[in-house]
Amino acid sequence: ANPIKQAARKVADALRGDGEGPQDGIPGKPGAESPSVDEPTQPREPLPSKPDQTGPETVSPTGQPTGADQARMAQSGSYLTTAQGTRLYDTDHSLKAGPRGPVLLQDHHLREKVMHFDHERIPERVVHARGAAAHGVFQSYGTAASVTKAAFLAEDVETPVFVRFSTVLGSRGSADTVRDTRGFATKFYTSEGVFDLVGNNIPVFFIQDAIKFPDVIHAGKPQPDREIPQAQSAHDTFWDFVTLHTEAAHHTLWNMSDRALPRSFRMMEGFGIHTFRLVDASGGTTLVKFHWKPKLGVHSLVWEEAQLAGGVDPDFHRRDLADAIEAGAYPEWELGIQTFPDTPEQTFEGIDLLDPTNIVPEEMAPVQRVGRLVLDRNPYNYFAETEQVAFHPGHLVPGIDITDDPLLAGRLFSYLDTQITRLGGPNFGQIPINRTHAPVNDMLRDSFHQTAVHRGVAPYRPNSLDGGCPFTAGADTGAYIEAPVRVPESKKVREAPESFADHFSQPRRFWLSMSPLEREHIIGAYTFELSKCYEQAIRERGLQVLANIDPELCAEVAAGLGLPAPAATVPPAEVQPSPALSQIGRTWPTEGRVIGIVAGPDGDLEGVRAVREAVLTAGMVPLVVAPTGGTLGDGADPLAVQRTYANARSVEFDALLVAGVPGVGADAYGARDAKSPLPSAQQAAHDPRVGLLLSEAFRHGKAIGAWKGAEAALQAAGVPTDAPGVVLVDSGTAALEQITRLLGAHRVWERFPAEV
Ligand code: HDD
Repeated sequence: ANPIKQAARKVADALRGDGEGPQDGIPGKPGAESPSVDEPTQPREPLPSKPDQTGPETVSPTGQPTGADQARMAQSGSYLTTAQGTRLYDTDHSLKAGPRGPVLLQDHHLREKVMHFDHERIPERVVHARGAAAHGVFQSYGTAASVTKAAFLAEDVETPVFVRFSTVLGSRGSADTVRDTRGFATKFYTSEGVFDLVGNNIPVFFIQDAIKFPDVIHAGKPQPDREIPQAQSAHDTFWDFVTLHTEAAHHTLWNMSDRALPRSFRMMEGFGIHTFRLVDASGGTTLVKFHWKPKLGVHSLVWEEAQLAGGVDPDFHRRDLADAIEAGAYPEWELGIQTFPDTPEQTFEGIDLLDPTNIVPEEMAPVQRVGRLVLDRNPYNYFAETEQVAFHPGHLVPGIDITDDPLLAGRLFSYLDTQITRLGGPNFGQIPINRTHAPVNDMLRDSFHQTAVHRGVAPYRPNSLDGGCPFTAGADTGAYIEAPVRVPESKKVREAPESFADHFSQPRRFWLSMSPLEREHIIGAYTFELSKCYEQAIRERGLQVLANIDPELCAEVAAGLGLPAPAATVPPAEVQPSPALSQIGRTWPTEGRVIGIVAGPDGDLEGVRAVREAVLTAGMVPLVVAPTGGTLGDGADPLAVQRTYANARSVEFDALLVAGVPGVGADAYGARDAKSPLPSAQQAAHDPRVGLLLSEAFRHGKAIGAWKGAEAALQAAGVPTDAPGVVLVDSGTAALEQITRLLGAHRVWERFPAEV
């Protein structure tokens, strides 16, 4: 008898519950709990709606159990079976002619197992391949009800959502913190069908016409010969394109700003970019731009942090999102709309609303809040949900319509098309994460991966065999009816309108709206990126574009590149700055911020315990950093350690608290030398890993609070105790109080050279 098999059998017997076999719990299978649908989906609803999903049992980064419990186990029955449900007695050995003999071709289990494995990967998204997602709820305020009949925007309606954040250029395994635009795609499972708002964290786009999308992406992706650089725009082909194609100047400027380095997905704005058209109950139309406003404010990493995180934690953003949700710090946004009269010109105060390289400053058209989004559940399974979710700007609901933005028109084609390759056929809407919560009664049939078992013989109209069913709906019965807008009379042309020709006044407005420090960052980014280009002509053309945006920006970057600054070829536009575009100068809530508490066995353990509790009470995440893993202190109530000196880097923390003498135990790093005349406490202060943590936090403008005897550690790290944002007080809780106040501004901006 095989002892492993015997043991496995015992476990299987112990696990054996009411149901058996892998079919248990699969929606739609006999015996499974039936998923909830709002209404019965007669007559021929082939698909149950997306089942309710709750997060797996998890432990937060603080070591707190988070309460969720199901779906942790991979198996749903007692016995392992084949894909056909036949029980297996062994899955560890191929079928052979004797233990040392050849493997037999008749081993159908081997064949099935390896065949399935061979096809586990699907093509990654052609753009936005790297992403992370979460489930949540959207609750509408009803404030948009006067301009749209969309049911999910009526007063107090709750709509389940799934949101996927992404970078654009990198492959699925690339780093999170690269300089890039971030995708912000939201699937609303509304009662009237799915509405997808497929936006970005930057409100403008590189191109005005979708026909240029392959060009901009070919230029931005790694160069085709060596496939480098990964996930970066700092290379010749990107800059070649964006300097020749000057309508990209605005988006490129945003990419060189701090917006392209978000601190967290939770701290990004989102934009629908295009102008959409809302339709009210009586057919009246309003043009709108959609905005997501994060509750925690808009915050960024500094460039060095982004670079460091790319190495020390390439999963920085997806970890942050999942951890925050696990810890109960649910990310939140408000959905806002800017509204404009739907005039035949489709312009607002001279700004062409059909040009996706334009914004309308919030000072000219305020963002009106229409609902609140809360992300409160992590996906169960990355592949099934985050990878297989399929967004499409053409997934619209009654009350939301499109405009003639030529970029949007091409997108309406592209997103359906790409799923055919990516998800293997046109039935991707049947994948659980993509299923609508509204009743489905279509006449689409067959094709790859068809999971519905359609009955009847008449999936066509008109028919008499089904009594003429299904019938079409009308405006009063919830039909999607395109707004009957007038199409301009013209001849066919391949041309852009004259109003699309101004490529520099909008970027100039953005530049003028930045604080001095944000301008410094932008100058640094252009200088870095252009310096990575090999072709001199591309650098020079880059400077020419900058000269046309702003002479000072151009001069600074030219100085950094060691090149002469060219003169502008277009006169600088007269534009008013838009203060709403700057990220600096406001105070934000600190919920969900990560506080590192640097401690050691010789430090003030009771103080650490108290401050940890205080951080939790304030809705932030405390991570205790100690010389080794395990616990600090002995006795009945030791303190759990979440990070060690060896694996903690400052980029993970929004602020640091240093608990007196930070720690000992770093022999390998020379911090503790038995022959040293220094007492161990002083040696500990010189642990180079603590020094690195503190000096990086200081350099990146993070608040540092310290108490009782931490001076030596600060001094060793080169952190002046009288510098702005460095707090040295008697107790941890007093230090926390002060750093929380500093955190409201995100960073201690006074520490940076440029005047804020
Ligand atoms: Fe796109 C994916 C956002 C223009 C073609 N796009 C994709 C995603 C986001 C955006 C967030 C990822 C969705 C997800 O998480 O699955 N794209 C935008 C925005 C645009 C834009 C905000 C301009 C305003 N896109 C755009 C154009 C085209 C595409 C002009 C093609 C002509 N986009 C695609 C695509 C993708 C995609 C190839 C790749 C994977 C997918 O669609 O499902 O179809």
